Amino acid sequence: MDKTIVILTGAGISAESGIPTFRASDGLWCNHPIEDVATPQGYRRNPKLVHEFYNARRAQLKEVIPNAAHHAIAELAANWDGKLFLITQNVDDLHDRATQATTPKPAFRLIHMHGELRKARCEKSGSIFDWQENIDGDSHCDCCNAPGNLRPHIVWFNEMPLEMDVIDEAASSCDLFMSIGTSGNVYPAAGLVHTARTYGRAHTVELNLEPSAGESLFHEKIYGPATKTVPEYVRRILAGGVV
Ligand code: BJW
Repeated sequence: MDKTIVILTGAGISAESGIPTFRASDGLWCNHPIEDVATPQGYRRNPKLVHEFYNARRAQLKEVIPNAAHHAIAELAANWDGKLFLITQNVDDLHDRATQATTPKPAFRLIHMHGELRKARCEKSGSIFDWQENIDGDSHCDCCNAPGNLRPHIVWFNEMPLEMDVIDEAASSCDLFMSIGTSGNVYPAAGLVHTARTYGRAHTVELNLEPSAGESLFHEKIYGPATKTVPEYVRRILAGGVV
């Protein structure tokens, strides 16, 4: 029977492409308190600061490319006969670009549970737009054709992550759960390994630079840079050596 794989990725998978992680000492938040740039309250207080933070990160996407870890997962998406859910906490588009370079199987799904830098959302209508350029208080949305309603399509603290029904269903019925490049500090993403183990009876594996906060919930732990560990592990999966 075809098996289901769930892969959860975090900032660590994009680190070797040149995108800083969050919680490293020189990470994305080192000059920006979390409450200022990653909460709806911070956005209400100072929308200009928040727009500048995300505009800079959106602009940086033009200078980075997917690395060997993104490409290895895209290879898996193109060759895995069962279901494959790639659930990323990352708001960059490196998984999108890597998988677009292959032909993923129809049962492949990529879900950006914390939103996407290259999208903007109208706060009035909820409409979501592809967005490549800066957003500011003068940006117009096509739905209201008025300024000031557009915000980054990002899930901040105290907001509901996207597609949780699909994610919970996938985690609770998968055979293999892989967590790559995430510190395991942010819920509900950090709780998915528990769901996969308890309800899905999945084999769980962590591929990270160092043990994550949820390390004890993983059957298998592999520590090292994602560009090395992920291609090796994907080769093992495709050779039939994991599930
Ligand atoms: C490498 C590497 C290399 C480096 N190779 N590895 C339960 C308990 C307690 C609290 C809560 C709870 N449930 C909810 C909460 C509250 C809150 C929360 O989790 N708070 C915690 C701080 C405790 N969660 C929320 O508010 C969420 N919403 C919510 O819960 O809604 C209600 C709800 C109820 C019931 C069901 C469902 C929902 C929303 C969370 C939104 C998070 N948003 C952010 C910022 C926005 C996006 C952005 O600006 O980009 O998303 S926070 C930030 O953290 C970002 C990330 O996606 C997220 C995770 O970070 P990540 O990816 O793990 O990065 P790092 O930097 O922490 O770790 C990188 C790792 O990579 C490290 O381990 C390195 O070692 C490793 N690494 N280089 C491999 N080369």
